[in-house]
This record gives sequence, C-alpha cells and structure tokens, in this order.
Amino acid sequence: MYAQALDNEFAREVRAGLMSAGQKTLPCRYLYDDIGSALFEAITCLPEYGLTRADARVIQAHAGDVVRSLGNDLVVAELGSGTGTKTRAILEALARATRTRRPASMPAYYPIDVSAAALAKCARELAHLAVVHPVERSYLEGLAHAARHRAPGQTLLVLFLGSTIGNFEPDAALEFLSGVRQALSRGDGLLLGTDLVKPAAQLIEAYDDPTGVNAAFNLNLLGRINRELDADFNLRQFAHEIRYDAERQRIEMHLRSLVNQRVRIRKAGVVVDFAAKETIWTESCHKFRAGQIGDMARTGGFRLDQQWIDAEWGFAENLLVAV
Ligand code: AVI
Repeated sequence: MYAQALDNEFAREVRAGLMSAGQKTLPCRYLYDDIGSALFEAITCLPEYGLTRADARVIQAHAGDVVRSLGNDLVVAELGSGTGTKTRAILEALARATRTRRPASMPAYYPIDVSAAALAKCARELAHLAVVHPVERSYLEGLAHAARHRAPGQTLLVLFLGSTIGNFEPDAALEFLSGVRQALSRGDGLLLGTDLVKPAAQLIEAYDDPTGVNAAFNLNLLGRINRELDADFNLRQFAHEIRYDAERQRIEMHLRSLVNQRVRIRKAGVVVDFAAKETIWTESCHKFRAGQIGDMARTGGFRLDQQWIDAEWGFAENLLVAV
C-alpha cells in the first residue's frame, strides 16, 4: 500500500507538507477540485471580495486598447482560463478588429486549464466569437502548445488574469514570468492581473467573509484529502484563519487545529499529529504596489507597456510586452 501511495503526486505532496518538522503546509493548487472550484466561483460573487469584479471592469474598459497595442492579428492564449468568462471582452474587441480586415475569419483562442469540464463550457460559450482550441495541460505546457500552433507573423497575447500570480511565492512568480517569456517571441504580449495592497481590514474581510464561503473553500481541502486519500480529518475540529503580513504584502490562509488530534491518511501512508492551535498553511495571496510591476516585468524579460487601475477596489491590469 505504501509504494502505491507514493505513486500518487497528491499523496506525496500531502505527506511532505504535513510531515515537515516546522510549519505544516499544503499546496494551494489542491484547493480546486470540483467542490473547491464551485466554492471559488461563489467567493468571486461575495460583496467583500471585489477582486474578480475589478478585474472584469478593467478588462471591459480596456479590451480595445489591449488589441490596438499589439496589432490586430492576434492569437489569444489564457492561463487558467476556467470557463473564459472574463475573456469575452477581449475576444469581442479582437473579433471587431479582425472583421474589418478579414470579414470571414475569427480569431483563435487557446484556453489552458486542468479542468476538462470548465474547458468544455468555455468552448461552447465562446464559439461564436473565436475558434476555440481547449488545452487541458499545465500552464507552461499549454502555452508552448499554443505558441507552436500560431501562424507565421501572428502575435500571441497571453492572459493571466485574476491575480493568480499572487498565489506564487515571489521568487516562483519571477521564475514563472521567465518561463512564460521563454515560450514567447519578441513583441508578444502578456496581460497580467494583479491585486493591489489595500487596508488590512478590507483584505481580511475579503478572505474571511461573514458568510463563511472562504472558510468552506479552505476546509474543503481537508475534505478532499478524506475523499481521495482515505483520510479521517474531522473538519469540525479545524478552523479557517486569515492573517495579513503587511511587510510581505500577503494574506496567509491557514487551518487551525482546535484540539490535540491524530489523523490517518491511509493512501499517503501517514499518521499526523496536530497540537491544539497548530496550523496548516494552505495558501498565500500576495498583493502588489502598482510601481512594483515594471520591475517584475523587466526581471522576467518583458517591459511594462501599459497599466490600467481600477480605483474602486485597487486592482491593476498590466500589459507586458516581450523584449
Ligand atoms: C485564485 N486566487 C487569485 C484567489 C486569491 O484571491 O488569491 C484564491 C482565493 N483564496 C481565497 N479566496 C480566494
């Protein structure tokens, strides 16, 4: 059973994160099974969580500027597209620009996601605006695929929206930007959404909403381990906890053990002891200052071409161009 357990990447990472000598951790990408993805959708509707609405507002207002900046012979690829809801405005602007040049043709769109269900919905809903090529792969593999398939002379516009870059550790974010750059050619674009630093109380309310949706999203990670790795976490004995580290500009999401307890995770081959008050660190959400993005862009091999800010929530959409 033990060897079989370690064949499974999820089991291996859960084991490593919960058996480490210091702070227990779990990788945030495992928050998104079917239940977690549905809960995240619900988070984006919460009045306290303005991030997604701000992202959509800026894209809606500036989709035409993005298309004009990069020339209108564009192929669009989106990292972590989900169902592609926010991309509609970009594809509409591009379809308008394309129609004036070649009335019969539609732009190509490569949504990249690990969820087959989300990709299928995306392909159905955007088929009238673009030729949709769903890519069920990791971000960088999917991007390499899209880059290989563009026609000569076409410019690639990569979308990385919703401030997902904030869920990377700062070094990993820079490494990721360099990885994106390597898949691109000079002159290609990256539209990068970044949530901005705001008052701690506002951030805490966004990630610890009174309805408890963020809490359910966080606790579902333990539920997922129970379901997929045959574990016996008692979810009622853990509490959602949000902290803000102002110096590091990040929200930290934890699960706090309410009692001394022992948990068996059979398919990871481990028994984990939790002391009362001990936490599992499940996610970091880094926030940015508008002035930091240009430096990040340069380090990753881009220049910051334009930046649009939503003043209502504090969110920047950044158009980076590969140099
Ligand atoms: C997906 N990501 C940008 C969200 C965020 O705000 O960092 C994930 C999230 N975690 C808790 N609530 C939302």
